[in-house]
This record gives sequence, C-alpha cells and structure tokens, in this order.
Amino acid sequence: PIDGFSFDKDFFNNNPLERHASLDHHNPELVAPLSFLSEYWSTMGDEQRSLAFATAAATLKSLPFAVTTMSQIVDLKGLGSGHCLKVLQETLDTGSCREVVAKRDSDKYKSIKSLTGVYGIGNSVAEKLYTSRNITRVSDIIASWGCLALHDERIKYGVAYYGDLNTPVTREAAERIQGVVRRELDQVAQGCKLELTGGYRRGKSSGHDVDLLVCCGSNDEDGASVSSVRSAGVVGSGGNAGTDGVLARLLRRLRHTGLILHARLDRPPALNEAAYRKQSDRVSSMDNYEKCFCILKCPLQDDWTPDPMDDIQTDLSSLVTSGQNGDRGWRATRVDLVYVPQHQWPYAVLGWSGSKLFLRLLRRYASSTLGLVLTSHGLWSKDRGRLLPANSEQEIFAHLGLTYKHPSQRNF
Ligand code: 8DG
Ligand code: MN
Ligand code: MN
Repeated sequence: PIDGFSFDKDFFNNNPLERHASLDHHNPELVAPLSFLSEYWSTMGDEQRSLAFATAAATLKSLPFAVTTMSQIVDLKGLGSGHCLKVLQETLDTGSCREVVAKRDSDKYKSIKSLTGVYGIGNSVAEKLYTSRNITRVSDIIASWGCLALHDERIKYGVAYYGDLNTPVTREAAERIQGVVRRELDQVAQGCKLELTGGYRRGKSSGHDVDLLVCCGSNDEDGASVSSVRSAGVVGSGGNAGTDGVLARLLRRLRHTGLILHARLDRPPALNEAAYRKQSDRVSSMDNYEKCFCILKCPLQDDWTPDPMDDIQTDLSSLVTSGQNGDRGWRATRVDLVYVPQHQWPYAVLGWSGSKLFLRLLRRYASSTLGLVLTSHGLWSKDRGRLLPANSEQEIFAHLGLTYKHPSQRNF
C-alpha cells in the first residue's frame, strides 16, 4: 500500500496492457513535461525518443494515485532510464523542469513546430526548409512560394487553411461532419455503417481531425466483389480497382455538393495474403485500406448548405485570400475516410481508435509474446498464416488473452 492506496506494483509492472489509461488521471502536473518531451522529439524527427517519453507519460497516467514523492515511482516499469526520473524529480521539487522550458523556447523547435503544423509538411521537409532555406514561419512559405518547389499538392491547402487546420476540432464539429457525410453516403449506398473513431471514440472532446470508417457490408456491390476477390486469395483495400467503389462515389458526391476543399484518394493495390502479411510485419500504424485524406468544409451551423460554385481556386494566392474569409459559414477540417470490408471491421475499428501508443504496445505484445501479427486488417499466426476472424473488439481481446479494454481506457 502506498499512502493508503492498495496498489499491486508487481501486477502493474508485469502487465502494461492491463493498465487503465483514462483521460482523467491523478498526475497531470507530472505527465505534462513527459508529454511535452515526447511531442518535442516527434516534432524534431526522433521517433524513438518520442516513444520513450510517451511510454513514461502513459505509465504515470495509469497510476491509481497522485504521486507525491519519488520513492513511489522509482521502480515502476515504463519510466525508462534515469532521464525521465530526473525530469520528474525536478518537477516534484520545483514545480517545473528547466530542460522543458529551454526546449519549449528554442528557436529551432518553435520554427519546426509551426512548419510541421502545415498539412503535408513532415519533419524532414520542415527541417530542410528551416536549415537550408531559413524558413521559420508559414508567412515565409507564402512569401517564397514560387522558389520553394514544394511539389506535394497538400501543402498548398495546408498553407491556405493553416489557421483552421490548427484549431482543435470539437466533438460537436466532428459529429456535424459525420452528419453531412452520412447524408451523402446514404445517396450512394444503402444501409452503410459510418463510425466516428480516433480520439473521439476514446472520449476526447476535441481532436486534430475526424476519423470516419465506412462499411457497406453485403448491402453493397463492393462487399460482394470484395468477398469474391478474397476467396481468390486476395485481401485488403476497397479491393476492386477497375470499378468505382463506395468511397470514390462518396467523394464524387461530396465534391459535387461543394463540401470538399481538397481530397487525396489512396487506393493501395490489392495484395495476396503472403505479400500482405509480410507488409504487415512493420510496427507502423499504416494500413492497406482504400482511404481518403480530405479537407472538408465543416458547417458552423446545422442549417448551412454549401455553394458548389465556391472555392474552386487552385493557385495559392487566391486560396490564401479565400481561406481567410472570416464569416463564410464553414471551417476547413481534416477528415480521414476509410473504406472497410465487413469481415475486417472489428480490426479496423480497434486500429483506428488508437491511441497510437496503445496499439503499438498491443501489436508488440501480439508479436513477441504470442507470435501473432496484429494489424488493422486482422490477426494472423506468423508461421502458418491462419487468420483469426473476429466479430467484435471483444473477440480480438479474447484472441489475445487480454481483458477487454473500453475505448475510454485506451488513452495511453
Ligand atoms: P487526434 O486526431 O484526436 O489528434 O488523435 P487520434 O485520433 O488518436 O490520432 P490520428 O492521428 O487521427 O489516428 C487515429 C488512429 O488511426 C491511430 O491510432 C492510428 C490509426 N491508423 C491506422 N491506420 C492508419 C493509417 O494508415 N494512417 C493514419 N494516419 N492513421 C492510421 O490504423
Ligand atoms: Mn484523429
Ligand atoms: Mn486521422
């Protein structure tokens, strides 16, 4: 027992996946510096360090008591090397941490942070712009647009809608997006599922985007064609490259209605089972579904309807002007639309509900402890490649020999 709490430290240390990580926890002051350092290293492009600090933050989030002295936590698994402990010690002693303050105020971090805030710009492009072009802010990108040769089309829209896209999306806005997508989806196919996943499913009240999974099951010809493709030994993606899938038709409708500011349809090639599993061995969260990364107009009010003739500009200067119109009735919002074949649905919902760290731990546990490969498509045994079907998330946890964890407890 620590300070009157009965706390099973051995169980805590030995079963990280059985920990509960809810949004409300007992240690916000100690989690903050660790979360910052995780975010710092992710922004600076060092994913390994970022992961180490995220793991330490998750460890503190799942403690059932508020930490008051170092002796309560020195031997907890997940806090890593001495570095995290030093940060925590200083935070407990002084209420803040000099390393965190210095990093937060560093010019390079502030610049890279604003540049990676542009949709389409990742760490490596940001680093190049900063180091070899002396670009530190979005206004620098606009000023030097002509000579920067940024070929990824997303960046233009990321710059044009920078303000909107860096304002958190409220749950209310996410549900409004779900509503407008639902309306158009019903025009395209009957009886489809449309699930709001990502952080909202874990109970977050805001997020950076809206993650929507679409499944039309056997009510749609896609379902039929996917299962016939599948019985021929092919899995993954919307599947049927020659014909127009639900997602392509949904996009056409959204565009026609005037809701789309930008969309990139990602239609990975169908893979046979062997190639597919091999690809799935990567720990990355990238999957092989047919999906669309979009920027949609999120209505600011329920009764707003888009004007299909608006915002068809394609050059940056007119985009920037239109992007700054204050009372236009909508806000640019990042939306991920993912088409999921019915038999993979529970795996897709689990994978897309996150958190990223929780899924990473889950995949690593499946792989190293059970010798199974877990992805957003399914669960396979490594040697024989047998697929373990599941009709619900509960069945996936059961396959893994774990207690079912409610999405609200997956905020690792
Ligand atoms: P936020 O948007 O509220 O800030 O956080 P989030 O909803 O938890 O994170 P996210 O970046 O939107 O990702 C949601 C989940 O989707 C996350 O657990 C990773 C998962 N995911 C897959 N496959 C893929 C993929 O191919 N690309 C991306 N970007 N995410 C994927 O399962
Ligand atoms: Mn999200
Ligand atoms: Mn997303």
